[in-house]
Amino acid sequence: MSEILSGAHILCRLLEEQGVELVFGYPGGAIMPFYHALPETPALRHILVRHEQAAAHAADGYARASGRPGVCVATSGPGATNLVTGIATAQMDSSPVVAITGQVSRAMIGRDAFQETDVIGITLPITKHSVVVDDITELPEKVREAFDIATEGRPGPVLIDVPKDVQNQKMEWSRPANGGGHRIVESPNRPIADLGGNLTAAAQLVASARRPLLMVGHGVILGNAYAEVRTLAEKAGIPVITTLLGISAFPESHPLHLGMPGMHGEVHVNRAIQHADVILGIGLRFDDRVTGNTAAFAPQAKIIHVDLDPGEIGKNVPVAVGLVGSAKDIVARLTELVPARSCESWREEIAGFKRERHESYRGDMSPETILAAIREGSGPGATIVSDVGQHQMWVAKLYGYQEPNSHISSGGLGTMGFAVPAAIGVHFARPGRPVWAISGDGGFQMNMQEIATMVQEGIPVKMAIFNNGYLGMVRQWQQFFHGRRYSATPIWSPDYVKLAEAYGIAGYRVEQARQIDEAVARAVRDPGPALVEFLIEQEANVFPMIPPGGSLSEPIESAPAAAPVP
Ligand SMILES: Cc1ncc(C[n+]2csc(CCOP(=O)(O)OP(=O)(O)O)c2C)c(N)n1
Repeated sequence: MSEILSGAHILCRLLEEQGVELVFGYPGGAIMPFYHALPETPALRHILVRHEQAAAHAADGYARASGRPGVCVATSGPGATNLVTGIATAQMDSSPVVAITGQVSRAMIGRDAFQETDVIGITLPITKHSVVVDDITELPEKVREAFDIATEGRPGPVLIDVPKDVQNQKMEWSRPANGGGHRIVESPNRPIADLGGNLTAAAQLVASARRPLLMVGHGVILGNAYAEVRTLAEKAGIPVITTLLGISAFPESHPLHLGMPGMHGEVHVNRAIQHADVILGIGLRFDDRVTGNTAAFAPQAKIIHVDLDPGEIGKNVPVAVGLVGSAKDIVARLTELVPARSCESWREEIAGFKRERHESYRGDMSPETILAAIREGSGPGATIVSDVGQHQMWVAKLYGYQEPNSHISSGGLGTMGFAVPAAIGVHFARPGRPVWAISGDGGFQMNMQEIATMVQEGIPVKMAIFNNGYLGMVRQWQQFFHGRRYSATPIWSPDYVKLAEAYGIAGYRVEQARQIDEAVARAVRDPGPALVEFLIEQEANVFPMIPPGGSLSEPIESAPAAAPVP
């Protein structure tokens, strides 16, 4: 049966066809036809955010937690530009976000029309693909293609710009015979039959290694390769390192798990890298926060790199063997080829590299104590979404993730303000399961307006604020590298308990360790959103630290005496 529908109606039908159930957005002039059509598609739930940046982060959080594309919508001009940080965040972390923007009508384009912005030009470098729909007849193909591109291979954001008059154009529409083109690409497969030689070479390197390491990144989570990686690690006895975005790809209680590498990685992890003779990197990009100075990175190691994206192989570090394809398939095939062993003496050597934790806090409100309380209080099944800064490093290192994909953070772009809106998206991907957004007092104030979204839409995200009165991570750099000149890093906060009260949600301030458990328990018990502010040591630092551009072999393990201002 066919009917005559507007472009806006067809767009809604196409979203439905793609299996979209949720759209995060904010209306405005150039997207009004879409909003007019929306109520006629009851399968599409719309979540009204308070800032378009939050719509993009929420779509991203949903995508990361569900493995399905997350959708955000904004009007032209300021609505579209407000999406930009969220789109760039998704691009850097390979998250399948589909952003739909209204555009001024075609006849007005190029005339500085009201709220006209060249959003395609702006987002081309930060999307996997951006496209204008020039005519209603192009709509089905371009929307379907957008979802395919966002999800296939290495995922990433796609932007679809739809001029207002195209939304108002009409054409005949009939539901596709197969009920729609929705497909979820769970394990994107490139043909790997031609890997033969490389696979054998990789297996031989692993088999002959005396000090092998597995470095696991986001690709293992995106490619759902947890079981395969674990089987390989256990069969070959190889210790496992998880990058910031690889955290929760491997259970942290597992005896083979070492920890996080890089700038704030544990000393024994970085020393293991510097002593390794073979590193098998799976689904990571060896970014500079992981490698430090690449010239001094893993000087003894031959690197085998498994990645879905051929552009990653050899991009940041020289690679002995590159294997392009899905982590799931490649790791499974590699496991068949490597002999079983335990690497006992190498593991003992690494254990000898271990140091006592360096973090020392004045008072007993240590991040470790707070995070243990959140872990115990939330029980299994919780997802922790962190913001960016010192607390992000503590949340990464001290929580103890056991379940796949239970840690979500902005790694590549390092976007402050990510946690609160991304946690909203995570909630919709995992309804009924606890979701915490953990932020610093700086990042929280970047998107705290989204509490209103939680209240209006009944979203029971729990928010923790690690309040140190500073933009802590920048203050730490000023302390270490800028002669303690705390320029623009002390930051005032409102009374967060009163803020919670103003929004009508539960709010707690925790000043002493004995209050932690009770506040967390109350927040978890509360059926709605809840906020807990933890007043932590103001000048606590994240240790160890590799100075920017430094070698992994030279960690800073205590605050330096005041250095001269550079
Ligand atoms: C949008 C954005 N602006 C600036 C920065 C630079 N930056 C990185 S960490 C940081 C401080 C974060 O402070 P806070 O949110 O209080 O967290 P803390 O480090 O104290 O845990 C800043 C300003 C950033 N990462 N993102």
